[in-house]
Amino acid sequence: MRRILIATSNAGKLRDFAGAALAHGIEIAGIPNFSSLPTVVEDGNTFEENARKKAEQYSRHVPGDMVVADDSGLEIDALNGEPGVHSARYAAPDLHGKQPHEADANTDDEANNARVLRELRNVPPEKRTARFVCVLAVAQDGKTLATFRGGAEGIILDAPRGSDGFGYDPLFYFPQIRKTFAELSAEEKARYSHRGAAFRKFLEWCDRSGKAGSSPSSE
Ligand code: ITT
Repeated sequence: MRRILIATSNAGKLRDFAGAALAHGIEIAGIPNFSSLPTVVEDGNTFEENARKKAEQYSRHVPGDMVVADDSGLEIDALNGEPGVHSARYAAPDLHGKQPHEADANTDDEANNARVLRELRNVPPEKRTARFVCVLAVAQDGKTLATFRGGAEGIILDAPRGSDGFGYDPLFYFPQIRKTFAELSAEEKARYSHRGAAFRKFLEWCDRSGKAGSSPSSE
């Protein structure tokens, strides 16, 4: 079975990748000792910049292996695309008195969601359009080999709904199947989400380019 190494500190992302990989008979693994590696400073202005940075830096710790990392977030039209690349730290002004781009740690999902609801409190339903974006980068020995973008269009509710998922999932209503992303099974999230879409493009690239990920027996 093919195995893909994923570089992320986010357990929700790892679950999403595992769900997306399952349908393709692929095994997802974290980088060994990931939590003890120096964290990558995510100071890029775009999802792509940050995704490349993470994949490149973490791939140096596993010479010869392909490493996948993603940078992702929620773009809300009524907030001019915010929180965008700052999605993981959106509540920093509330919790630490710092702007998201100055914060040195992620803020928790509940606080991030609370800020989104506050910023949108006077915005009517038809203007609450948003999209999740995921840019996935694959790197080997410190060099990016390719990047892939996936998106999912939805609407921000005025209260959370559903108990699965992570991050902004409970606020993100996906009209196509009339559920929030926190009401999706793992299989549905893989099928409809930004991360699932980017991951499928990555797999097509693997097949086209003959890249197969690492084999578990090579350890
Ligand atoms: P890594 O960098 O270690 O992968 P992170 O959580 O810091 O983990 P990002 O910098 O890419 O990752 O931030 C992405 C944030 O965007 C994430 O923390 C969520 O708040 C939000 N997000 C991304 N994808 C999401 C999804 O599928 N569902 C809900 N929220 C999502």
